[in-house]
Amino acid sequence: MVQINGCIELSVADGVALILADNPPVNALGHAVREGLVAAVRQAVADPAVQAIVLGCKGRTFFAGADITEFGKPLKQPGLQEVIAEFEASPKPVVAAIFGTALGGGLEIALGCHFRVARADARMGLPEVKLGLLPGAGGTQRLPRLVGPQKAVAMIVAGVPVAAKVALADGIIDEIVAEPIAGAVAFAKRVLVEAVPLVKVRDREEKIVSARDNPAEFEAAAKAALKKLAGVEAPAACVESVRNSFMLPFEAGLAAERDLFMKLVVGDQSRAQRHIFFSEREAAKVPDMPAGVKPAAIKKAVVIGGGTMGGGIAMCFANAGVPVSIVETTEEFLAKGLARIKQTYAVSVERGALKQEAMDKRLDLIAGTLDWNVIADTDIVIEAVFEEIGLKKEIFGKLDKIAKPGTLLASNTSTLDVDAIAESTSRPGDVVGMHFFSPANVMKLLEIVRSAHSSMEAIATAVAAGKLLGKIPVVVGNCDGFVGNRMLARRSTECERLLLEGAKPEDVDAVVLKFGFPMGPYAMGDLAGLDVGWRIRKGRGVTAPVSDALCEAGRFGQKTGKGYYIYENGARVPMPDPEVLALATQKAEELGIKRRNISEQEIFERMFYPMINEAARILEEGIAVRASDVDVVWAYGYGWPVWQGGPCFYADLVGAKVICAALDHYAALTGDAGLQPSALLRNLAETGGKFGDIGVVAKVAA
Ligand code: T1G
Ligand code: NAD
Repeated sequence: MVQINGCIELSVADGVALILADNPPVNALGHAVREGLVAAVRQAVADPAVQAIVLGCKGRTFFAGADITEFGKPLKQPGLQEVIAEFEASPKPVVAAIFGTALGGGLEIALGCHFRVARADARMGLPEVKLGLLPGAGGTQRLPRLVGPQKAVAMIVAGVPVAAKVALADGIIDEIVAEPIAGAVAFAKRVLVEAVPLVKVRDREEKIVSARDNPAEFEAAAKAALKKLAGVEAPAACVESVRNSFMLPFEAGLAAERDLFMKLVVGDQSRAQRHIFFSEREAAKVPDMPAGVKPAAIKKAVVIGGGTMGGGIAMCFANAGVPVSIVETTEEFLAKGLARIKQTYAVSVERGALKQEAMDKRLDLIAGTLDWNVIADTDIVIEAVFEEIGLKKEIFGKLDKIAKPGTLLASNTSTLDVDAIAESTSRPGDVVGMHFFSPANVMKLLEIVRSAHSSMEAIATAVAAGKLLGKIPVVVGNCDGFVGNRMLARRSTECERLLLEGAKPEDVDAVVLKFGFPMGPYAMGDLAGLDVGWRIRKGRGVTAPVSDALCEAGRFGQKTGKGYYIYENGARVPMPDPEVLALATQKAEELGIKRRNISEQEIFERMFYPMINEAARILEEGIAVRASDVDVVWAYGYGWPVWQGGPCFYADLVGAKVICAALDHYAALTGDAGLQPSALLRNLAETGGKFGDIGVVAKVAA
């Protein structure tokens, strides 16, 4: 065995050269790996003792792509295209030995090999679009030659990896093997013995000829793939490049792909998506967590309350293979909650997103009961009852008496004081907030609220539980509305004001949709139910004249067919309602507010800048320890478009100076001191600083 460099080794046995990469944690194709691979393949090709070559990796996965940390920096040669060209040009058969996740450049280098074998549990794909990029090392030219342009464009624009079984059926791989390296060596030897001709993927034309003659099918597939992605650069570039795979000769297609890649990689959208990629991984790290703190194991769970959230949370546990019991007050509520869960799974089966046997298996893991003794031996309890502090304290008092020592006690409260809830027990250190987002079985975000008492073990267990449930955990401090809802409250205040001052719900929603949100604030309010906010406002003694009047008229949104919009015949399409305008006009008159035409720019600034300002306050108070945590909360909990990077990332693009000037203007206009720039934002404006440079502000405030 020859150690080519720090991460590449070459060994030859029985005529087969084995090139092995070892670059933990995911064998990213960084510069040293690329350099080592070129040296190794050249050596193997030149070695007369070598008749075939196997390309493989050590560790937990085959190459998981280019090294994302290198993007935006000057490219060090050899580039990945050059590395792949070396393997592809080999006169000796090269077999890629795939396992784990062969993603991006990892699959591209495998497509540069003559043959590919994979372990049955391997997954492979080109997810570059999720980083605001397109495959930049030949993926958009070689994959269409294997699976056809239609399938390739769908796969590349979706960016979702496929399982080995599908890859075999699609012709991406040649064989599924039990053990990647041994399987690849055996495959290579068979190629030699059977003198299988070496066909480079780049030379395979059969799958692209028909698209060249009749591009209609491709164009239809491209159109379907780009649905709902207007304004997003990377998906459109992916389509253009795959189209080139059958419109241009291979080398020209490759060059065009490179140009598209170089344009995207320096653009704001890709920088934003790469920011979110690393930020979501950073968010789970608690800066002051002592080394060695171990999370407790979660083998059994209980959810108190089987309503909208409780049902979704129970599904998360079942989806992760953890037995879970739902505790309700009456058989009727229990039956309703379990029926809703069953219905939700049935819809997924109908859509083909879930197999019937998987549904049955998950339902078998979910039990319902009125008996609180089920709590006695559970590892975690998540409370999801009505948003009333008295009721929550009563519940935690009961949990305290039943649960075994060390059970994690969590509340799904969306706004209430987690310290107060914790203090209703004799073990406040075991209490945290675990704030899921609706629908809980779908939304990825999990705000883990650390109270003044939460122990490091409790926080570590909550983070681990979040990952177990496939969520993106973000640890935040305890305050009114935590990070997400606290910022959202600023937007809701402006929404109410804009209605009074003359804006229409559909105008405001259009501005937010144009920015890239899947839904505008008024349509979102109608979906969540206007009565939720109304109950919270009444509980606090605050008013929202137009929204309160809508609720008093029973207009709770989609669930009552009317809210800020009308929903005819149970449809989910929001229709403007002149009655809302009339009501807003009447309320404005009563309050002496002069109505005016409000520009798109003003609507935009009032929808976004007050939230950014609140994010600055949240960082000042240490409720969030990183600006990037705020971005992750909004990207995964509130639909902030990932290609816009999140509130703090976006604020850095706009500039704190611009935002402060606008906020000063609106604070004067509305008389709301809460709109005046926070000290941190003012400081960034004066110093030319950026949220992105703040780093970890402090330990999470308790
Ligand atoms: N480059 C650099 N670092 C990476 C990385 C990458 N490609 N992938 C993961 N990491 C780091 C990650 O930040 C984390 O670091 C650690 O590895 C473990 O990751 C030319 C342009 C492979 C499925 O998009 O999807 O190829 O936080 O926590 O949950 O066309 O990582 O520990 O310090 O996510 O087991 C295309 C990205 C690149 C795949 C493993 N490839 N990675 O998930 O672990 S673009 C991707 C993932 C490209 C070419 C183009 C996942 C994973 P830290 P992790 P995991
Ligand atoms: P919901 O009204 O749909 O469900 C609450 C359930 O709790 C009901 O089924 C009720 O019967 C049950 N319940 C009440 N008292 C109980 C008791 N003593 N023992 C057992 N069960 C009891 O409410 P929801 O929307 O699911 O909200 C639940 C919690 O989650 C609230 O704290 C809410 O603020 C929070 N939350 C809601 C959302 C959302 O979008 N709905 C999002 C995040 C967090």
